[in-house]
Parts: sequence; structure tokens; C-alpha cells
Amino acid sequence: MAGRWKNRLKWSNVTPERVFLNRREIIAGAAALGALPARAGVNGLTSWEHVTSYNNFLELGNGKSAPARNGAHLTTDPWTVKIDGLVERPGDYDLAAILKKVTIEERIYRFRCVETWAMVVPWNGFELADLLQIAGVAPSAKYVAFETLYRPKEMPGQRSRLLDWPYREGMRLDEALHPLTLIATGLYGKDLPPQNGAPLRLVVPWKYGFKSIKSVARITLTDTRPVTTWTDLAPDEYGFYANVNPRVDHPRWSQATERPLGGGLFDRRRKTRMFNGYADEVAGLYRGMDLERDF
Ligand SMILES: Nc1nc2c(c(=O)[nH]1)N[C@H]1C(S)=C(S)[C@@H](COP(=O)(O)O)O[C@H]1N2
Ligand SMILES: [Mo]
Repeated sequence: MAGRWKNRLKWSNVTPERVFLNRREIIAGAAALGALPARAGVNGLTSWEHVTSYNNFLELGNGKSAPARNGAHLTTDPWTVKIDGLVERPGDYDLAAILKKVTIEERIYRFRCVETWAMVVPWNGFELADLLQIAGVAPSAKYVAFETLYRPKEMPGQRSRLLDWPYREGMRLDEALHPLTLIATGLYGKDLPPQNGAPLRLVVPWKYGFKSIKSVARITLTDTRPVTTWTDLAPDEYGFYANVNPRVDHPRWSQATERPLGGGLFDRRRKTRMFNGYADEVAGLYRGMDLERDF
């Protein structure tokens, strides 16, 4: 699968390869990002600082700054991911072993939270399809379900009944196999910090951020639509598909515009883009569907 998708938002081609060597240099490189292709519709990367200090990760606390404060106690190494359900080789997969079988690449993606804040992130990771291939998807599988680690001793948010833990997400199998669907292990060339979902998290750039489940501990292939945390909690507010769509408002706020994280001159609202700007790549997945009903 890797390599089928062409990264349109590249900064490695405007920045020498050696900037990947350490974070200080990477951030210096990112500052020169006025050079991103205009057709990508992106002004530049959101800073490391913003991406890692303004987070949603309820297991690590409520509020944007809590996850960065509370992440220090999460043990991310060793880490296993249980892959079960309709797969040919179910089991507990050691992350270190998975990483030997996949190719880590960089993907610069727009990311849009249902709350309307938005950012542009240089993720490092591999296609979810590559991981599913390791486990072997059975022909009867139609959906992929995900669960976050449940470890209340290390994740203070899980000590309260904020949500029905563990956090759960899911997608149709064809969405999961789409080459844009990423398992991220890093950002800005560094390992994912706990607050961003260490050591591995889903990134589905054309869907609202709540679909991009963090700190994944279990992946289950199913033939029926899985229960997912937010849709289960408030189905009128958070649809199963959760495709970014400027024409389908949240019942309590408009989705027509979004707020880029980063402050300063560029911190103005701008128009939300259909499928978060990825319509050319993903609209075909939803052909014939009524996206106002199946939001
Ligand atoms: N396990 C888990 N995953 C999660 C969440 C969470 O609370 N718990 N929040 C989601 C939401 S609402 C968003 S917008 C993104 C935020 O990702 P970021 O903090 O890396 O920007 O993570 C998503 N994944
Ligand atoms: Mo979100």
C-alpha cells in the first residue's frame, strides 16, 4: 500500500533532508514554510508548540492543557496492539515488531476538530492498510473498530466517568483501507508525545478529529457497525461518518468556518472545506449517500 498515495503537502522538498536529524532544526525548517504549494490551501504548518499543548485527550484530563500536563506517567514502551475479530491472524502484536514490517513516512495533513479549530501537522506513520494486511482481513469483514488503552492508574481522566471507557472509534473497511488513513507514530520527526496519542494513533484527515483515536490498544474487524464513543453518547451531534462538511452544522454551532490554531495575524476564521480539503481523494467512498442524513 505504501507509496500509492502522493503527498501534495511536502516540505521535505523545500527543506534539506538533514533537518529531520533533530527537532530544533526541524522547527527552523518549518518556519520557512511559506513555500508550501498554494494549491494545497495551507498557509504553513501549525507549530510544534500548538500541536502539543492544545489537545483533546479526555483520558489525560478535561481541558486543552491537561493532556500535556498529565501525560508523563503513561507507559508507552513496551506496547502491544490486540488485533482480533474477522482476521486471519488474530493476536497481540508487539509495536516494536510491527514497526519492523512497515515503512514510516511523513504525511502533512490538515486536521479539523468538530469544535472548529484546525491545524496542519507533519505526521510520521504508516498506512492503516499495511497494519491490517499484517493481520490479514477476512473476506466477511466490513468495519474496523478501535479501542484506546484502558489504564486508569496511568490516565487520570479514566478515574472519573467522563466517558464510558475505553474510548472507541470505528470506520467502514473501505475507509480504513483508504491510503490517506494513517497510523501515526510521530509528528515533526519526533515520537508522538503522550498528549497526542503515543505510541500510535489513528489519523483520518477528512473526518472530524474525534474519529482519530489515540493510544490504540485494540483493533477489531467486524461485520456490523461498531459502537463508537461520541456517536453513542450524542448521535444527533456526532455522526458515525463525521466527514468534515461545511453544509452540515453541529446542532449547537456552525461548521461553515474554522479557526486555524496558531494565533497572530493568521488566526482568523476561514471557510471549512468539504472533506477537509480531501474531496478529490475520498468523495468516491460516499457516492450515492445522503451526507446530510449520514453525517
Ligand atoms: N482516546 C482518545 N482519542 C481521542 C480523543 C480522546 O479524548 N481520547 N479526542 C479526540 C479529539 S476530539 C480530537 S480533536 C483529537 C485531538 O488530537 P490532538 O490532541 O493530537 O490534536 O483526538 C481525538 N482522539
Ligand atoms: Mo475534536
